[in-house]
Amino acid sequence: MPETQAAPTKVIIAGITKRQENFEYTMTELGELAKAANYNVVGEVTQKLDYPAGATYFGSGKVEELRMAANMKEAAVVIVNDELSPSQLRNLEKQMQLHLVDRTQLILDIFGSRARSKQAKTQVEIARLRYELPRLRQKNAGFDQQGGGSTGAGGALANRGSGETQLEQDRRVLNKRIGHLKQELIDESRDEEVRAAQRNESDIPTVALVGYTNAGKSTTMNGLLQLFTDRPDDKQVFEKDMLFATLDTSVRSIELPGNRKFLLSDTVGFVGKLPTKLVDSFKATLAEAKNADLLVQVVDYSDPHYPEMMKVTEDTLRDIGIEGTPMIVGYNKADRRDDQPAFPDENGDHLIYSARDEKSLRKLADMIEQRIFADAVSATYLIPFTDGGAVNFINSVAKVDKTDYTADGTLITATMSAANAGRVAKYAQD
Ligand SMILES: Nc1nc2c(ncn2[C@@H]2O[C@H](COP(=O)(O)OP(=O)(O)OP(=O)(O)O)[C@@H](O)[C@H]2O)c(=O)[nH]1
Ligand SMILES: [Mg+2]
Repeated sequence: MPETQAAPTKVIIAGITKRQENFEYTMTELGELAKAANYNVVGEVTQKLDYPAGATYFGSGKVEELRMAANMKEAAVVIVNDELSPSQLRNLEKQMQLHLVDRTQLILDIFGSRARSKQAKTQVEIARLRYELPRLRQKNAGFDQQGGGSTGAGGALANRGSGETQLEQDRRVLNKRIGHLKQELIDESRDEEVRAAQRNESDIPTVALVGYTNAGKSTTMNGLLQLFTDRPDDKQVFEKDMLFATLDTSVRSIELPGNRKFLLSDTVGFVGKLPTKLVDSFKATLAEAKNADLLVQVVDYSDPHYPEMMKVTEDTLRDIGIEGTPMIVGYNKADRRDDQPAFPDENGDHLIYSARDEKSLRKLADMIEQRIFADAVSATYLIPFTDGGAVNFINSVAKVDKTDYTADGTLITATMSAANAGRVAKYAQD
């Protein structure tokens, strides 16, 4: 979506409910998503139905009501709160003489407009093509152009008279393109995996920020960078009050006092009814979260719907196959809550905080430190003067509490990861 545009297209948002509790919220969110795709929401139509009507999704009376509402409000597009089947989409468009966009398409559009890196673009395109594949019909004009009009037609004619229809041909082209993009992604993600593995080998613990879109993950990352790195301004990630500001994973190194280094990654946010095809193709981006030693779930505590958002986050994590990773739950934006809770406020694995508050960020860093360095070993080492390398090693990886120079060598009391402690274990004093 271009930032500046003529008047945004007017749309009606529509949905059906089986009386589920969070229906109203999913409709509000649909409106937000529509705004994020630069639509102007001018009306809302809902229907209570136990099951969507097979052919038209809405009941027939509703379809007419929708058509009239759209006419009256001069809306050219109807956005539906679910993914529609190809035939529902077609039937509805025909009956209403309006353009229809379902929730999946809407989210794909937003992702498409936000994707910057090659990887993100490829991932969105795969998801989009997979969405379009079963919906291919008369929409094949685009493929003729892509395949280069005349050659495409020639190809069809030369098709051994097998009687392959234009539609079959289009599907084949699309499938081929999907296969090609997937291979591209695999090649890239292999590099990504190698990099992630290298990071793990260097024995630096990894922490991933996860959570609903717009919860404040990137702001939390930037806040920690500001406090715990050199030249933090060069390392800032993009944060903004909009849905899906982040589509690429960024990994940064955070250095807590005492050589306590860890890698922090900022990832794509989640949303309700995130299309499975999209989740599927974003697996590479989410690899960082999957490999993390610790997750920090960032929650927008100022949003009354935060419990639903947490549920969506947890469901999505499970979908990606992330289960059992230790987690800190950070209830962010406490500064924006009407009941003005005290913060930072730590309670077990929970922290009420604000990403804009230094004390909060220090508290969060403390909590992270306690968890990822839980296996740290404290000991005193006597290192002979002949092994200066060991002294340097300890100084570079450990939190050094005390150093004394004795006649027998350097006496150092230090805390470091069990793995690092193992390397200098021969000098440990009992
Ligand atoms: N008042 C207040 N605003 C915050 C706080 N944390 C984040 N924000 C604002 O919330 C908005 C979203 O923040 P981001 O950090 O971009 O959110 P995100 O979780 O990275 O979102 P996506 O990348 O879209 O998934 C921005 O406008 C931030 O300035 C906070 O503690 N207090
Ligand atoms: Mg972000």
